[in-house]
Amino acid sequence: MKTRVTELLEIEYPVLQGGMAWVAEHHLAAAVSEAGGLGIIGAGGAPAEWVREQIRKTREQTSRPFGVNLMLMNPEADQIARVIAEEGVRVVTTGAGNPGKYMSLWKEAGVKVIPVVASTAMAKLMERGGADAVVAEGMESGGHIGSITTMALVPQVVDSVKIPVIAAGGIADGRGFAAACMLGAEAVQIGTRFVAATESTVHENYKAKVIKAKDIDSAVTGMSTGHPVRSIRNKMTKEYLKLEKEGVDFMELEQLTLGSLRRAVVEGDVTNGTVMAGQIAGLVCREQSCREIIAEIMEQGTALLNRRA
Ligand code: TUI
Repeated sequence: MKTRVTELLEIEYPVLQGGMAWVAEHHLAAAVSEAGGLGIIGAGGAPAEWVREQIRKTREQTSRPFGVNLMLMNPEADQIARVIAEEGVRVVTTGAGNPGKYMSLWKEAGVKVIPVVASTAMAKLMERGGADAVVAEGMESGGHIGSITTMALVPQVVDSVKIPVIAAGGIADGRGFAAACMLGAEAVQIGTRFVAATESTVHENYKAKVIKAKDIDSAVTGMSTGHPVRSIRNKMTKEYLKLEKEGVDFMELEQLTLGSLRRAVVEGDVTNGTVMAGQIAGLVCREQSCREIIAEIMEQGTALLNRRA
């Protein structure tokens, strides 16, 4: 299936893997790229030299294109932006902010720039700044989220820019893929389903938590601090939401979440850690290879689209 996104990124299938902090390291990114999608290394809150090492390791495992996600709240964002340019990474996606100040650095290095946006205003701003495409990410997504659903956000972003739009948030199978195409998207970005992939190196407890999750097991913390984060309901989210309701101060809430994603992903503490995942976790019910996941999505998705054509 050809779209402007497959052409732009020189990939076989219009499927990008979300650049998930702590989760999306070289094993997962290389596996997704090898399967014909776009694997993405998630820089999250990591140091710049860790990102450089991940880029080099990914390159050892695949000769296909892959990307890096720069989480703009990372204290080393400036250094990581330079590493991306220096290492000749083909594609960068950004999250949780405005990447405007890095745009010329990346464009000069020939890096394709795809900011993640949660509004039409941000999408237009990014287009004016020279972005090659945008990811329109709805609030069904896991992790740091905006306030609009994918169903409402994607067609509005599609109408507000000329560059290609990639839909994200709440998509995990061929039905979601086909629906996103119907809304005008030219590719999808998938996170949660890849968390449970065979090649994903998250702790087995984290995978089990995603696989066991049901539709209503999702919670959003941090709404009051201006940094809403979606994860799977557990002791941590219950305590956080209770404190938030009581109006405890920002610093105390920050203390509670400090390092909590690492605790869940690396240590497997899915009770006191943050198990970031999207609302679609209920649909993810088994571990499969990245190749199987992409093949299944494309087969089901294209069958649905052809039926309606
Ligand atoms: O970035 C994400 N998702 C993330 S980042 C992350 S790491 C983290 N860990 C703990 C607490 C907070 C973050 C986990 N998940 N998605 C992309 C995304 N970007 N969603 C929404 C946005 C966004 C929001 C506001 C993009 C731009 C924006 O603009 C605001 C501005 O600066 O004008």
